[in-house]
Amino acid sequence: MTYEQRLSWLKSQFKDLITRPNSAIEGNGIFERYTNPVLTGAHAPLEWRYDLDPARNPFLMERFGVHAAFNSGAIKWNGRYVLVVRVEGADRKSFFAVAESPNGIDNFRFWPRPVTMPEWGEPATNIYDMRLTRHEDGWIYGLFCVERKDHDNEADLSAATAACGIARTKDLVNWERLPDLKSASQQRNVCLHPEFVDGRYALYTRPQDGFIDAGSGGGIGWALIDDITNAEVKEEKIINLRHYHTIKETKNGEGPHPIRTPQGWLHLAHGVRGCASGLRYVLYMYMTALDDPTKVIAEPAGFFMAPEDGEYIGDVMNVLFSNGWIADEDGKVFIYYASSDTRMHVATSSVERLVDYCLNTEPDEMRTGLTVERLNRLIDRNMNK
Ligand code: BGC
Ligand code: BMA
Repeated sequence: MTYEQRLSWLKSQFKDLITRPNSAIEGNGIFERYTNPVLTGAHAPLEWRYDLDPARNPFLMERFGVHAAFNSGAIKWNGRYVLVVRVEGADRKSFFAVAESPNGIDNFRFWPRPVTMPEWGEPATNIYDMRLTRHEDGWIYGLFCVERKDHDNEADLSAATAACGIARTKDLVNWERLPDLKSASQQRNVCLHPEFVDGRYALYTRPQDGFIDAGSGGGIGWALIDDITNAEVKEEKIINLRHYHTIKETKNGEGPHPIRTPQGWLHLAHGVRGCASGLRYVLYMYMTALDDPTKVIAEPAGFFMAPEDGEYIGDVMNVLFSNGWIADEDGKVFIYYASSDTRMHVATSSVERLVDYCLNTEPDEMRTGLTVERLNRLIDRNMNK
């Protein structure tokens, strides 16, 4: 192909991809999946990937590989469905970029430039997995993982540290970087609660022993913060525990901030277990009390969503991860989840359905005999139908 032929081929492929309509697939009644992912590396604008000057790039070859678009924060913004996406280059560095859609299910487009996140402290090697919170203080906060080389362990090239980066914005373009969260342990998966609690900021945390190992960390924590511009975890209480032989035996972490409902706070989280093929990441839900967000009032047994079909395949296999959802005023919920650290998908449900799922799906009673009893109770009720 000539340069001109390649350019028009690239443009038409790109247009087909970003305007591709999506449709819901009927499923288990709790949520609907969709036929296509909403974002992939190939959704990155051509201007990001190619040098479009025929003199400098006569073969019109890619000059900047965009490998993946995943683990996105989400927010309704000026009537549009907006994601702050973890975009990963071929160089394994991830950065944030904003993409928006008019309807939340297709036609997602990236804004012209990625986010330039100001540095704080030692410049990060990598940043990822932003949780967005429109806080009642008037700011939009983005909390994300900041990864740096572990200098106490220089010889081990994979030794790293994870801390929670904090930034805030009014327009999703200009970000004010605040000091990283001070915490006795490493932190990934920290998320800001949208309301003040006793006049203080509240964080969902995930204390961990090392970079990968949640170890004795126990589970999802809760910490009250006096000053968000100098945030420090002084006391941390574990509110959602891990358990032996469950979907969250190895690790768990809060997803996006919970949704306020009349029946309680609705939470979406991820759970991890180890198996012969590595770590398996699934999504699960739980609810906490409105008058005490540290008190779990419901937690359905097992996973809410696990990888299916093509979702298993990708850079890090067997992973579903979510750090973004949007609840519309009419109660419709758009759950943005990534598969296998590669691409973004949407699933839709409603606040009413998700609350029903949480309150009326029985909990895990931690052993097989009780699972069979639970199944028999359901079969008994269906016998006379
Ligand atoms: C990766 C993350 C991953 C973490 C722990 C990081 O280097 O970028 O995606 O969650 O390691 O495995
Ligand atoms: C984690 C997360 C995600 C990622 C997952 C699987 O620890 O923080 O960034 O999706 O690992 O690689």
